[in-house]
Amino acid sequence: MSGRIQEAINSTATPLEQRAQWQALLAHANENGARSLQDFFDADPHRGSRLCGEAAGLYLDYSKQRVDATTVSLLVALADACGVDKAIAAMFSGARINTTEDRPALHVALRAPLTERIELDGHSVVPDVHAVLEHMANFSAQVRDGRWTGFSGKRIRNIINIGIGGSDLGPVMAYEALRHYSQRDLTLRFVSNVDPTDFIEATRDIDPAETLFIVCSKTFTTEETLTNAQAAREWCLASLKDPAAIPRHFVAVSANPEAVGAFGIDPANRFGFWDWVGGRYSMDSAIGLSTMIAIGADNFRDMLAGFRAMDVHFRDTPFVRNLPVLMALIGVWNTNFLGAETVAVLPYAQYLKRFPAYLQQLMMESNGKQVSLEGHRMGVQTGPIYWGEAGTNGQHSFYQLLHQGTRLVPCDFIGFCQSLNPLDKQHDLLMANLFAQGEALAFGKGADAVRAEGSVEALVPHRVFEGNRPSSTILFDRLTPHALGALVALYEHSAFVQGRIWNIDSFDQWGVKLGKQLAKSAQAELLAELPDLRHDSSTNTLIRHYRERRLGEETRDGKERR
Ligand code: G6Q
Repeated sequence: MSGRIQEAINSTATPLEQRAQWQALLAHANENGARSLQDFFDADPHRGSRLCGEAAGLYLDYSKQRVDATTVSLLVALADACGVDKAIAAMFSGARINTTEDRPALHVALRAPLTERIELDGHSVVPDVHAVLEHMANFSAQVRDGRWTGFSGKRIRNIINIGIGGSDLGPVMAYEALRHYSQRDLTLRFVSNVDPTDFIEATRDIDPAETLFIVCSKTFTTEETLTNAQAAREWCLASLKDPAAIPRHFVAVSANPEAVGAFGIDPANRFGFWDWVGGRYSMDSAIGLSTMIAIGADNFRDMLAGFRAMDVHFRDTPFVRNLPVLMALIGVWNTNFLGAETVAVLPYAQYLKRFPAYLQQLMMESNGKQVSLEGHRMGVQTGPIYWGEAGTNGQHSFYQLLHQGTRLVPCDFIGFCQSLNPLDKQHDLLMANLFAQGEALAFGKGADAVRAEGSVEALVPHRVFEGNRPSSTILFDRLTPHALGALVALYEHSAFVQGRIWNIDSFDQWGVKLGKQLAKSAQAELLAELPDLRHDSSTNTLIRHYRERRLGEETRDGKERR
């Protein structure tokens, strides 16, 4: 473990809840707890234009959060005490900030310009990143313009990304988000689930001769991905008949060249990345090959420029104006001092329909940790649950709970001032909904207003909206690749700052590793006829139930399968 990180760990060895800055925030929450958003706005008529900021083309309004200037300065004092500034410098310098895996978390190097020097064990990594980008650009151009053909000489029409977790959620989110910029004569699909239905449905109406598989797996050992890749191999061979076809129809994105070669993929068509890129932080690495094929290298570079613009803002801006830091601190305030357990992510953009799922992994895998860096049980809550749905669909579903439920659910609204698909005044209607929802959550509707609408008295309590429900609003001019990069980097850095404050490792994922191990042994038991199962009685009974029925009813009676 590097000396700097050890120093950072030591400097935060006092449990968080015993720190003076934490205690000061607790006292402030007790004193200020009764102040509502209405009170905050009444006290400062310019609050809406004061509690906001702009960076990398992103406008953030946090005036509808239950914070005032004192709250922000106490939160910034906490960030200072927790060494957030040192941690940011450590991340950008390539220090091994992922302490439990003894690795850097250097996703910022993926979008650094060639002029930037980031060294790892004496080796500058930025030229390596740019070499892979060139490789990707070259290959993508060949697929896009038809120079890369399938084994039979047919043009590639379908691209199927096989991967899971970080090797799927980023690529599928980015493809959906940037579909407007995609080459429309290419069909992109994403297979992740080991449920065979995923693969079967993705391939049922396409021709293997026109299909390219991108097998995305950092480790190239992930069971789901290898199983689906094997199914894809067999599907191709059943039609193309010749193993020599495989290198024309399969490429890989992986940090494991040996396993890629063993699968039969030409080493020249392996797009590399490194163990210092975490899966959930990898959509802008070669894992984004499908994105680049869809939108082209120039648009991909524009996305990287958006990431970079937010990186630079994050690295260089004082905390009181630093958008990822402010987002993170407000999240800590809501989670630890207002008792919120979740965050609803509500993009008012159909193209961002997969963004909540993407954020779920980014935020929950990063900060869903129960012990501190030193291995001590946390005395405070860590990462909240992220969830959400594109607006306005959510309004006709779970917004009821947001407005009138008993829980406090802070919301992140995301919108764009210009539509990529203008249709009469429909975009204005969409955005009117976004603004109205934030306003209604904050200010509600009191009993007098309900009565003034002529409500019968018995229904008044049912029709009252208490308000005082916090939200942030993120606006961009347009959903461009640059905007998407800036948006993702905002949340990446926000997760990191929160992790530093909670003093946890935001870059490991031991919980995911457990699942990978368990599935292996469980599968062997399902297929074996061994009578002695050594699980708990519930798991044993479930496995027996499954074994009895897995081949269908008639097989159980010794007859042929239907
Ligand atoms: C992400 C996680 C996890 C990972 C998948 C796929 O941060 O590590 O979601 O991305 O398990 O792993 P491979 O890319 O190695 O197949």
